[in-house]
Amino acid sequence: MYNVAVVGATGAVGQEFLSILEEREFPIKQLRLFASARSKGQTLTFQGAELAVEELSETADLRGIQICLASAGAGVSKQFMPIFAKAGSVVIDNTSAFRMDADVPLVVPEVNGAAAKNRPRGIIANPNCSTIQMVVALKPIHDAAKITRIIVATYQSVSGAGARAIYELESQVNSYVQGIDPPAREKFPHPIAFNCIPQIDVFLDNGFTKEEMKMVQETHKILDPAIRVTATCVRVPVFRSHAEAVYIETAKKISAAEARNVMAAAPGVQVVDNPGNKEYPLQVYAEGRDPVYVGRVREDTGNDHGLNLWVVSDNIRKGAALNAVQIAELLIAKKWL
Ligand code: 25A
Ligand code: L14
Repeated sequence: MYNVAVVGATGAVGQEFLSILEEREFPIKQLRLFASARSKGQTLTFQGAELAVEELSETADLRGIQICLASAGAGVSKQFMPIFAKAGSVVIDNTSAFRMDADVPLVVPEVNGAAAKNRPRGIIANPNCSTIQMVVALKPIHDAAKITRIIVATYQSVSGAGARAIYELESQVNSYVQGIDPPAREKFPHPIAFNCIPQIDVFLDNGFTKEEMKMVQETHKILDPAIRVTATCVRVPVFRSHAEAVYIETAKKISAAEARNVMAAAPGVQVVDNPGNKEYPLQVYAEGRDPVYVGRVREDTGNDHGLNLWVVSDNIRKGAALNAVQIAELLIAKKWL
C-alpha cells in the first residue's frame, strides 16, 4: 500500500485522477490532495470519505509520500516537483515542465514502458495528450512496417485547457441559445462555440505552435527520432476527447487490413472500422473510456506506402490521468518504485 499525492486535485485532470485511482482499486494507504489557495478548505470525496484539499506551499510537509501525480500546470511543476522528489516521492508529472529533459523519461506504458525504470531526478513525465493517443495507435504499425513520415491534424477538445475552458465553451453555447452576449473570454483567443481555432498554445519562431512542436519532439523521444513528423493542432468545440487525422508513410508496404490486424492485437488500441455501417471512432463515444480508438484505416491512392487513419481517445483519461496511473501501476508491478 502506498501514500499518494495528487497535485491540482480540483482541476479537470485532478478529478479524473481520483476517479481512476478509485475505479482501478489502486493500493492506497493515504491520499493527499493539493491545489492552490483558491481551493483551500474545499473537500473532495474519495472512496466514500471526504478529504480536505491542502494548499501547496514551500513549507508543506511532504515526507512519506511515495507517489506524486501532478497536473497543476508547468509553472507549478517546475517549482514544486523537485521538492516532492527530494522528499522521497516518485513524481509522475502531467505537464510539459520536464518532458524534453534528457534525464527525465517520457513514458507511455504500451510503447516505451521500460524507460520508466531509470529516472535520475525521481521524475517521470507524462506526454502531451495528442502525442499519447497517436503513438499508442502507431506503435504496432511502426514495429511491423517502420514508419518514416507522419502528417497529423488534430481536432482537440476544450478540456485539454482545463476546467475553466470547459466552462468557457458551455457559457458561450448558453449565451448563443439565450441570445445574450457571452461572458468575457479567458482561455481561448477567439470564440470557441460553433468555431474551430487553429492555435493551441503559443506560436514559435518557425510558424508552428508549441502544441504542434510538442507532438514532433515527444514522438521522437517516445517512438523513434528517425520519423519525420509534422502537425497542425486545432481546437474544436467538443468537451472531451481528441480526434486526429493521421497520414503515415512506411518503409515496408503494409495493407489497411494488416494495419487493422496489428493494431487490434496491440495493448490499449481498439479498432472501430465498419464504414458500411457508419461505424468509426467518435469523440462523444470515447468520453469516459480507456482505449485509443482507430478507424477509417485506408491505403493512400497517391502513395502505395501511405496509410490514412482516424484516431480518437479521451484526452483526460488516456491522454492524462489514466496514462499516469498506468505508469504508477507499472512501477509497482515491476518493483521499480
Ligand atoms: O500551465 P499550463 O501547463 O499551461 O496548464 C494550464 C492548465 O491546463 C490544465 C490545468 O487546468 C492547468 O491549470 N492542465 C495541465 N496539465 C494538463 C493536462 N496534461 C491540463 N489539462 C489537460 N491535460 P485545470 O484548471 O483543469 O487544473 C488546474 C489545477 O491546478 C491547480 N493549481 C493551479 N495553480 C496552482 C494549483 N495548485 C497548486 N498551486 C498552484 N499555484 C488548480 O487548483 C487545479 O486543481 P485551483 O485551486 O487553482 O483551482 C480550483 C478551481 O478554481 C478554478 N479556477 C482556476 N483558475 C481560476 C479559477 N477560478 C477563477 N479564476 C481563476 N483564474 C478551477 O476551474 C478549479 O475548479
Ligand atoms: O502539454 O490546451 O499536456 O489542450 C495538454 C493540453 C498543453 C495544453 C500539455 C491543451 C497540455 C493542451
